[in-house]
Amino acid sequence: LSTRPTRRGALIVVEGLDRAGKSSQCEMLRDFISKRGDEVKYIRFPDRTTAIGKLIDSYLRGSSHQDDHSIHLLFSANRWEVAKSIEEDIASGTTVIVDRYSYSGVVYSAAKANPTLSLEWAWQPEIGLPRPDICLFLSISPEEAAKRGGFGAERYENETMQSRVRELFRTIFEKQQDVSIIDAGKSIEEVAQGIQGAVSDCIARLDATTPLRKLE
Ligand code: NYM
Ligand code: MG
Repeated sequence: LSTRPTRRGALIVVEGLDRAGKSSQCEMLRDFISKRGDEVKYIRFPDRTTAIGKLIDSYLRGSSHQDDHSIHLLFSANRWEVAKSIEEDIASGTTVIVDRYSYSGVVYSAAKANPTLSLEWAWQPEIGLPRPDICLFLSISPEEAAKRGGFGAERYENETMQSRVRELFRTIFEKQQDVSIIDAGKSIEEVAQGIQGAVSDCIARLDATTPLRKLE
């Protein structure tokens, strides 16, 4: 009987370097949104469970080799394969939290300093994907990251790559709208509070008539 449209969900992206605390913060954010009474899903990229995701996983673990451009496009394809389902969830009122997205996609690839793989080149396959309503960048200093223990064994988890990635994140987020930079060097609770404040403001601004946009 009711013709009142369901308020759509929000698309929330959490980005940052390895060891910035993204996964723990995403879990806390999921619980926070759920306690508000909203439907919520938490997904992550790469999604290593799909056929494309398995190729990515084997590359990251160092069990296989891929051309830089080729692996870049696989990471992007791994987002495209769930783009539709993200849009459907959002339309039906579910908020979707995404641990890493196109921003990780472009900075990690461009950090390889391959002469034919620029940030601009890397962004092209992302155009048309659902555009986040807010991107939370968990910013952490190299010193603080070092305190959180050594690097893992995966590809990209070394000092050279991480410092290039840090610079490139800074470059792209200077120009990007709807980015909230969070000091991830603070305590877990303080970081969570900062995230919750930014997300609550973002959700308060959304209404049923604000469509989900696309990356351009
Ligand atoms: N990564 C992640 C990329 O290089 N491109 C992408 O598009 C995405 C989503 O994968 N070091 C890199 C960043 C990480 C690595 O991610 C694995 P995680 O969140 O550590 O599982
Ligand atoms: Mg990692």
